[in-house]
Amino acid sequence: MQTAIPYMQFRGGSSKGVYFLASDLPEDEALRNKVLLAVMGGGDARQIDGLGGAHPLTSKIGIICPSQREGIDVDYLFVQAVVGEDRVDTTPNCGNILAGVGPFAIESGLVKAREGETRVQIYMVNSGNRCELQVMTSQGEISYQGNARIDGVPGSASPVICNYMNLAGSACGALLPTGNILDIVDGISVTCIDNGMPVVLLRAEDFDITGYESSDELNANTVLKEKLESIRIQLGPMMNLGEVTDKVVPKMSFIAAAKEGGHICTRTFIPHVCHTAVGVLGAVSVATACVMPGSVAEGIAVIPEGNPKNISVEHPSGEFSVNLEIAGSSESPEVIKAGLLRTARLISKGETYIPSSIWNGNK
Ligand code: NQM
Repeated sequence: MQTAIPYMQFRGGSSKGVYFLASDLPEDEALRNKVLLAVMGGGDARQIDGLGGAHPLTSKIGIICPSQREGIDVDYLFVQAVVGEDRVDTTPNCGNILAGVGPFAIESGLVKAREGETRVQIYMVNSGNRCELQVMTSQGEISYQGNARIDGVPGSASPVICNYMNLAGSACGALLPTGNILDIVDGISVTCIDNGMPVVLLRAEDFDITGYESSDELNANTVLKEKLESIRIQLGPMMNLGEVTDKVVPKMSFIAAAKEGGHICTRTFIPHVCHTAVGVLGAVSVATACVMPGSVAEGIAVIPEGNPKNISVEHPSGEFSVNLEIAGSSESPEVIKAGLLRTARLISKGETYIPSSIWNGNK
């Protein structure tokens, strides 16, 4: 009466997801999405009947297959199961879930572990971008334990080093999708940018908030959320994302001056709930806006000298450092590589079950 599907569950960075081999899921996309929703717990906001964690950061899925592309080991499709709604969104990437893709590829035998460190080349199907992961391995196995710490995750673990190449225009087709470094919507100046993730930067002071509030406090501010959603809906088509009412992009990132020794401080709505930290590619897009002359971050962000630039993005539970390698001039910078640190851990593996009335297992 139930269909068993092989899966693994990883914490990837500061998110948690369910990972599948593409060959274990239906080929038909509509059926695949129904199956994924059933795995996570359907449209129920508590996801009580599935593996989802009832929060956008724990309602994530990675689908992986061996790659046919030159120099690439695996293709990775990210799927966001929208909490409380019967739908998924595959528009954006997720850099946190990506940190678990290397370990998943090694655990599933798609990539052979080397002595010391294994490099996994990943093609991001959502956007057509590339990322190289360095995963610590020893005696044919992944070394999950280690001393690397990332904010938003308790304890320490072995590092997963992520190097993203040429992310500009990942979902919107251009780094500055509206064609402008500044736009004005509802009387508010914003910078729309896509360097791996479509993000709208807004100055916290323009909304009568400090930008240092807790995510719980911002989540309780319904007036603020309404203003934000009005701006987001108007910007969707301007950012080449079309109608975004049902999409999880663009993310909306309030910025304020850093106050813990970093370079910029953020509070990011993803897009209806305030992130307890910040998304990986969300942070890359914010950091990129900081180095672009004329953005809303000018005068707020402190930009370190030199190249690459290590930009520390403060967030509600600490900070996220993004190492940007920049080409071009300071008037017209081009970020060609973004390096960052994550950790990941295998939490469970086995079979997850869904009612066979949804899928009987035939591909
Ligand atoms: O921006 C949350 C997360 C993310 C996405 C979100 C992410 C990224 O923290 O690459 O990692 O913005 O929905 O996992």
